[in-house]
Amino acid sequence: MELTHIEHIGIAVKDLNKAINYYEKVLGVRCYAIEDVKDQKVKTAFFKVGQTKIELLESTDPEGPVGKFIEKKGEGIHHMAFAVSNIEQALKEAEDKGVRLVDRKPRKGAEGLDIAFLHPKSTFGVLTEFCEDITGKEG
Ligand code: CMX
Repeated sequence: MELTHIEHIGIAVKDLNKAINYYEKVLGVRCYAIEDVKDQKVKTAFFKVGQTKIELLESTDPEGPVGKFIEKKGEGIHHMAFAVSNIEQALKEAEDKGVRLVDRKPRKGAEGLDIAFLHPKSTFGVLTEFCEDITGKEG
């Protein structure tokens, strides 16, 4: 597989507005998008730091993945996302090498990217996401 860069780091927060305020007022980065990802039961806010994004995640449902994470571990780094050049191939390769997949097939994530997760129990405790920007590749 080919990892091209760290696409984003996902950070679980209890209060999106308070966290946005910290990133903007203290770290001086601008929130350029807020998106409800209903499927994942989260509201997200995005910032860019160079080529890498920070994705803040506020849960919209205590039973959703971020709701459960905050309940167990509190606020903090929730996942790391790598941009890959071919997500289907990256998933197959990871599975062939014994990694437990959360998603066997890519699905649509925030910002229209194709995404898929690897299980943190197989990846040394870090929930890992693959992302592929298929804009311009379809058809
Ligand atoms: N990082 C590290 N460990 C995690 C974790 C995370 N983000 N989320 C769960 N775990 C651990 C738990 O601590 C728990 O470990 P122990 O058994 O040692 O206590 C174990 O994994 C199982 O956790 P759980 O609370 O029972 O949760 P589930 O098994 O129901 O779900 C997971 C875990 C990873 C499969 C689920 O969170 C998932 O499908 N995640 C992918 C989707 C997602 O996270 N979406 C939100 C972001 C969406 C976006 O970026 O747009």
